[in-house]
Amino acid sequence: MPRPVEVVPNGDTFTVAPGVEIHAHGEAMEVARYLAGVLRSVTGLEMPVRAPGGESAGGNAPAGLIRLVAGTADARLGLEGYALSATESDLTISALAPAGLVRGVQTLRQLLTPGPTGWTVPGGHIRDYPRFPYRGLMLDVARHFFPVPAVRRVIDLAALYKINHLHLHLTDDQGWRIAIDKWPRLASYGGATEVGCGPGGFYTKAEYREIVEYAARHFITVVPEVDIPGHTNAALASYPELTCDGVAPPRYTGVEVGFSSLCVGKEITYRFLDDVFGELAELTPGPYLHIGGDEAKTLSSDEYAVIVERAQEIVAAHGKAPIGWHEIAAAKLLPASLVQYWGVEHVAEQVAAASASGNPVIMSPANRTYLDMKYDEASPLGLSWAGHIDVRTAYEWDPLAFLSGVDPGSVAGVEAPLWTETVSEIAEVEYLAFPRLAAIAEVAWSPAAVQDWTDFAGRLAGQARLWRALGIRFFPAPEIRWPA
Ligand code: TNX
Repeated sequence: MPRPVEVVPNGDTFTVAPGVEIHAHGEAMEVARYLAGVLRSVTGLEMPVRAPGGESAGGNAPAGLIRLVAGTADARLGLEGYALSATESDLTISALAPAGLVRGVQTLRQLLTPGPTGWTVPGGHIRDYPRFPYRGLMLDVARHFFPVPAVRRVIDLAALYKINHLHLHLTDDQGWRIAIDKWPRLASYGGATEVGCGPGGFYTKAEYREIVEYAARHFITVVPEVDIPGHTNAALASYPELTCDGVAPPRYTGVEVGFSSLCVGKEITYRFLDDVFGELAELTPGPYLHIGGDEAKTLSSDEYAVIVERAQEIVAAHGKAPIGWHEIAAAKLLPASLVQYWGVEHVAEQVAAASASGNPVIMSPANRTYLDMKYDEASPLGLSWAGHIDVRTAYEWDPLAFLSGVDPGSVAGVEAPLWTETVSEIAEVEYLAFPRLAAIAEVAWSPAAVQDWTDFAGRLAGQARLWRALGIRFFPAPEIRWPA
């Protein structure tokens, strides 16, 4: 899960038991240590990691070999693809690059089954690579703040399903979550609230770097979002000079949208954007900075276009490609800008026009991918403005066909946003994300030709053992026959 491109069983069984060793060298060495950690957590076994040719334990031949090989795979696998082959005595994952090996390790982890003599893996050959290069999960840490350990947990869970981007919605009306040295009150004052009466919080730069590094170890790119020009009440409350009338509004802990905006006509607004996106660029090894751009309901369309165009220039001047929610397609786009579609309609002319001009599109249709929508009437958490999203609804759609008039070649991929108006605990995040994140991940990774609801539902049920072992508090969706 997600279903691989090609699976050919050979009838053998590889057994992970004491005496098995992990062999790797060069770039694969770090992934080998990562694999050893995964195997330790699943099986309790401590497997030695060695370079090939090195001395085995006690000089005996190992009971079985797990080999990780980087750089020698078939070029068609691309940078994230991998091949996995397993016989009685040897299990090899090969890939062009370490990212592919890490994706292959997730597959291996899912294949491990407890048995009387150890953990077994069915023998055979898998060739696998992603359908789309961008496969994202978004966490809204602004409506409710989630500290670093919670974000690490989210990264662990996203990595299981080969997600490769973590979009952090860092700012909104209810809170500003990232320290900005030149504007310290954003975090210290604007970060001290959240929806309801909780304490809020923010990431120091050191904490934020820790998140970026932890994600990078899973070959996940962090995409930071500072949502402008709307959704900015926390910033306006912190710095009255950012408002048109110079009066700071009170901080906000409700859940309405669309009432706040930066002041388009003041030059200080653009110094602010340059400082904020400059510091964010410095914290960001990845290629993207997300500028938000949604629901700026107090601006005229001219004002909106002015600030969105300048924000894109500022991001580009700091060496990054802007991403914006699809409203930005109403403004002039830079060639490098990506448009993230969050509507529910199958027609969006400005998005189609952006795609025709070569701007990449990320698909997040709210009635398919929004993990904060309720599963059904009875869901204790979540919203329902885009409808209820059961597992099948999250699974059965095609990112290339959803929006008419969008050039399939411009679809960079898929992202599942999880907004947190109704969610303040990691257990609640898990409940909304599982099992639907697995469905979206398969939509984004697997070839359309191997996607099939009945087959998916059976494999999804098979994930429950892993989720229980990991303590994931998933929603036992009634359309799936979960094992007892
Ligand atoms: C719409 S999606 C929003 C968010 C809300 C979300 C709740 C988007 C770009 N804007 O501000 O949190 O709906 O589902």
